[in-house]
Amino acid sequence: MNTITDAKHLEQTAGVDMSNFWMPFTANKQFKAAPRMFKKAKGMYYTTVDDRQVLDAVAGLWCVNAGHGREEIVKAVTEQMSAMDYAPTFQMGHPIAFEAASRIAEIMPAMMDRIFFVNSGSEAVDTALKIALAYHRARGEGQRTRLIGRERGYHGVGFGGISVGGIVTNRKTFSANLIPGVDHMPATLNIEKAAYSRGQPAWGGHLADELEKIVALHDASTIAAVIVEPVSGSAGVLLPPQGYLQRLRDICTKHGILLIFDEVITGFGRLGKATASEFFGVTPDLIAMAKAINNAAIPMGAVAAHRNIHDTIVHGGPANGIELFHGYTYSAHPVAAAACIATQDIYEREALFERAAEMAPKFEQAIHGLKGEPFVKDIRNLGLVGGIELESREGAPGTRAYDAFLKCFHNGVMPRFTGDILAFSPPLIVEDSHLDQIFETVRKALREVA
Ligand code: PXG
Ligand code: PLP
Repeated sequence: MNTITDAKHLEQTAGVDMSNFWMPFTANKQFKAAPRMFKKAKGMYYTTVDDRQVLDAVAGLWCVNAGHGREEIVKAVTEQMSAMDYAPTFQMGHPIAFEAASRIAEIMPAMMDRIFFVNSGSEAVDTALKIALAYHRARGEGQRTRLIGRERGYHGVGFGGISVGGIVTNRKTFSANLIPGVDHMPATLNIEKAAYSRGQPAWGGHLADELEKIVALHDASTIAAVIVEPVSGSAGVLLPPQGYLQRLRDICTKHGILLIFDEVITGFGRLGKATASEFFGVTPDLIAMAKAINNAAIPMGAVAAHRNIHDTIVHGGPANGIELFHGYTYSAHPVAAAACIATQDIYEREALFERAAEMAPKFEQAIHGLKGEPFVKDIRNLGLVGGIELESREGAPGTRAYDAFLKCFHNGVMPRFTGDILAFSPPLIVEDSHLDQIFETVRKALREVA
């Protein structure tokens, strides 16, 4: 039982016992002593259990791109749940799974139209890595097993994802058990050289050449794939310098290495196009996605594979045997698939990706308006993603952004914070007035934090 029982706390907890739910990626003790609880969500706003409106400046967790409480999704999910709650996709099928795959395929880069469904970004990453290994094996190059990630990369929490990822706290507890044969490129952020860049920094394209050095060290014949987030979100909005992604593509192509884009955050309009691949004009071999695939209504993710990869594995496999020994109980869950189709309908009908592109310059203007506020040391943005990096307190990194986050939350705006970086990725339905509310609330918070 929770020992804190004063009236304010009971109000914040809505009277529930908080001891059983071990919360993910949360400071459990701190949170449970002073909880922040939502009970409803509509459009751009959450409602807290004590009936305050909180503007969602981060689309839930970078995932509710069409805004909250979309009736079309509710209807699709409800109807599907009544018609058929669940059906396996192992050696069985249901039409809605194929339809969802076709809808995703339609908006992927050309030829990247073979879709493998999963239930989260972490699963999408592990699936993409496994497809890369299976592809090389099917081609008779099974010795290509090495995977290359990047420092500060976030690829979810599976053993594959934390191994190729470069988030130290994600890795240190599990260090001895990370998958072997992984190397990392350097991160692309350099505040000294590129502070307050608007959009892609001009400095840093040459960092892609670090991949050549890694290839030279290990020999291309041992390397299966390179995985990067085209724009990294959760590590604090790190942008690809101009030319960087194309150089990675060229180096991978030259050496027969697969390039995986982890688009779990950048997918579905975040940058103003369906994918970051389309936005940057750089086509990888595999794309991992999740989150906004169905507006986060029901857990779902996917991997889009280039047709050549699919065909190599599937057509190269046994005549009547399973070609890829992989899948999840809930792959293409009918209810998640229904939510996916309804979500794609909304994106299309409301032209939300184009809307994100239209709002991006205003977002850029608004976020860069905070330059010069207390403790701000960098501001970064692209599409509808932005980060404000703060000077850390001596000996207490992360606490200043946490305090700023709390002030924002109590003043009716929810950003995300990671280390001393405040991150923003509003639903794509965001209006000018929301941008004003978000960044004026942040301004006030920064003036109040010490
Ligand atoms: N890849 C990327 C690029 C992500 O951003 C994942 C994989 C994992 O997805 P799942 O669905 O397994 O969580 C993510 C998830 C944050 C935050 O702190 C970011 C994510 C998840 C939770 C918190 O901003 N991104
Ligand atoms: N563990 C056990 C004992 C299982 O039987 C299964 C699936 O059948 C799993 C784990 C994997 O679960 P999922 O397919 O939901 O990822």
